Amino acid sequence: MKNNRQLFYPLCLVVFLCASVIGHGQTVLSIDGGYLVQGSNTKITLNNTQFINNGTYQSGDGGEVYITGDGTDEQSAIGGDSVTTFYKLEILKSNNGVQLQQNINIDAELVVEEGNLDLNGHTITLDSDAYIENESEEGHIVGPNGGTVQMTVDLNAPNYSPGELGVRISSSQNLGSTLIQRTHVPISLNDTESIARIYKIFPTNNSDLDATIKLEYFEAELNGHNESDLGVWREDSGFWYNATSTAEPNINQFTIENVDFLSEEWTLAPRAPAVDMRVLLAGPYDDSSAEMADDLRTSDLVPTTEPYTALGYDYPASGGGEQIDPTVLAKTGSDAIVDWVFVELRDAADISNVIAARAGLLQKDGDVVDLDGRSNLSFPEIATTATPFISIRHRNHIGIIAASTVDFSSGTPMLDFAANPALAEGGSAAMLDFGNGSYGLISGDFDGDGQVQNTDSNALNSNLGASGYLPGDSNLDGQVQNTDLQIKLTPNLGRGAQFSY
Ligand SMILES: [Ca+2]
Ligand SMILES: [Ca+2]
Ligand SMILES: [Ca+2]
Repeated sequence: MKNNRQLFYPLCLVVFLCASVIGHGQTVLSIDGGYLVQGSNTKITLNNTQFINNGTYQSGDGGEVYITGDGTDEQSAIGGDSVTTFYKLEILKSNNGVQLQQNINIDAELVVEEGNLDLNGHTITLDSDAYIENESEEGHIVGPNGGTVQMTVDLNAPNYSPGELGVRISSSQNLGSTLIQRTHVPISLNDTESIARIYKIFPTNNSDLDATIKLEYFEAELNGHNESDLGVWREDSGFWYNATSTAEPNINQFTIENVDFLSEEWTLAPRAPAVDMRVLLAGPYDDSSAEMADDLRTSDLVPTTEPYTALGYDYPASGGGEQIDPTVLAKTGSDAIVDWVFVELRDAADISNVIAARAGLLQKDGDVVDLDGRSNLSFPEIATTATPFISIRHRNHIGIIAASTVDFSSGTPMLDFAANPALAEGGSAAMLDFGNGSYGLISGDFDGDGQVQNTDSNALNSNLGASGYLPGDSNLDGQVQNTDLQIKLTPNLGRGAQFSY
């Protein structure tokens, strides 16, 4: 308190010169072209008062601006021509809140005790060691008209919520300088909208993170959604999909584990239908490991954009053009990526009617995953009330279709075609029996028309010896060779799919 006297003179001067009462009971503290210098560890209390900085405000360490009051007519405000840097800003408004009319910076603490702080299209920038305190349902940062709260922070083996922004990042890796931004305007996701909280995260190092991400939210941000319907949505290359997550509605938090890299955007919204599916391809299947070979990946031949559009596959609705971050292809082991697959939802009443299609990724162990290389494949454009058939196809194998429709309404259906051929229409006749309890898609359909026929072998022969990401490369080793023909195609001549493409 010894600094109070130091503060008294300059502060009084400014207030006497510039304070005025405006229409609805709000006073204005206005710095007009001059200086307001606040001493260390002092407190300026603004009771139903606007803080307008058209000059220079400087705070010593510990200097606090405390905005309080019960004004029922309008919000307090922080504005003026100058961007104000507060050491500590505390808000306790029992009526209305505080509206930003200019960007602000926070050196140390932003305490939101009661009453909302409305970004109103402006930006709050937290210093790298600053943080938000006491955000709650009673008082938190909002931004229905836009605006961002952000910070840039070095994250080396983090295990905390930077700035208490509500996204907890745990990783043993060094992410380097990382920009984190939080916004509050719900975004449109096909037929639905997100909650009123969206994160953007930009680490310098963004691969092999094996991170755990926890996303927090307030009930007031639910945007009319039922919490039990929510799931985590992430966006890569403009494509939104669901990340497999665990919900803890009692503490308003979602957890996403095994995050290899951080998407640009994250939010919560009603879950899209997703399927937990496993399928093996006979071509690259290796008996000794009981997994598929990932030679295309190790030879850098797996494209980062799905190949099916270029091959003429038909995407109804909004699928197609899916892209992956190259770091997805860095993953090794049983979850390494083998190739892209093409998954369709087909109308229960008419299976020739494809209602949605997605390109997904296939792991060595057969899991079909989304663009993060981890999560169950989701169909963002389809309602969870849909009960379609699911078919899975690969560019040079024969596709299968599930024998029964799936029900997304009670969670994520599981379809392990590799272990249970009865799940597929036609049963084991629709697949190859590896003789060890596993089954796979039939190889050799070079032209992807659903039949292994002489035209496939002719076309393959004309490509013999070529290297690359090629249709005739049945065993997916990056070359078209005799093995592809004699072992992976010829024995399957005459076999065909149990449904028409
Ligand atoms: Ca797996
Ligand atoms: Ca064919
Ligand atoms: Ca080959």
